[in-house]
Amino acid sequence: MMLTLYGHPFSSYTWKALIPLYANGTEFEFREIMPGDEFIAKAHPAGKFPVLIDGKTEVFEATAIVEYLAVHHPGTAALIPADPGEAVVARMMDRFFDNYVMNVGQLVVNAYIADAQSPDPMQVKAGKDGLLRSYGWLENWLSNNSLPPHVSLVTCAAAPSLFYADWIERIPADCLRVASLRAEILALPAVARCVDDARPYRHYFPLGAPDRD
Ligand SMILES: N[C@@H](CCC(=O)N[C@@H](CS)C(=O)NCC(=O)O)C(=O)O
Repeated sequence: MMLTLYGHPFSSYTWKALIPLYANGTEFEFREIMPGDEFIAKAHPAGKFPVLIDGKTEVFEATAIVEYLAVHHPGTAALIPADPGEAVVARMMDRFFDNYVMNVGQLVVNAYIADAQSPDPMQVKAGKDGLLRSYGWLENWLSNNSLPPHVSLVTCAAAPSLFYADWIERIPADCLRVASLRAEILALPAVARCVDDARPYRHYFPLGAPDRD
């Protein structure tokens, strides 16, 4: 039975599910959907995507999809480190990228979706300040710690979050490790494929997509 992934090529969390599929050459069918899609409204508790279907199994939440693929459709990319201690670090950093990069940047995006001409300045400030704080924290963490080898759960979370976060609030010049991590991850074939497939949709970016990447 072929796997089916419901998502959208421009959606950050969809990238998070596509990266492990591409990295391991796992066969799947992609169903491109838009917010409000009838199937997703039923399959995901909040009507969000991505959702992975494997026979009778429905998996929602991008992290759970990566974990599911690691268990049921393993490949050469060890998505979850085999060492239990390293797996804990991978899961912790997955939470960092979702909660303190992706979701913080989303505050700014949401403010522009609500009113592109006059976005709520409090939300914009909260999102941009949050990103700067996260960049600083990550710069320091990377000076004392290493990430698991690519492609891991961390790569899947870091790729879309750092890609879009830098469009929202540029990684500052004093966060060299963060900027190199972003460049290193964007160069991975599985990630580069997501970036390329999303190009036709860049006009969707509510702040206006910069002319780079
Ligand atoms: N925590 C969810 C977040 C999913 C999410 O926010 N998806 C966005 C697309 S990137 C979405 O569905 N947006 C449409 C909506 O919220 O209706 C996950 O990890 O899968």
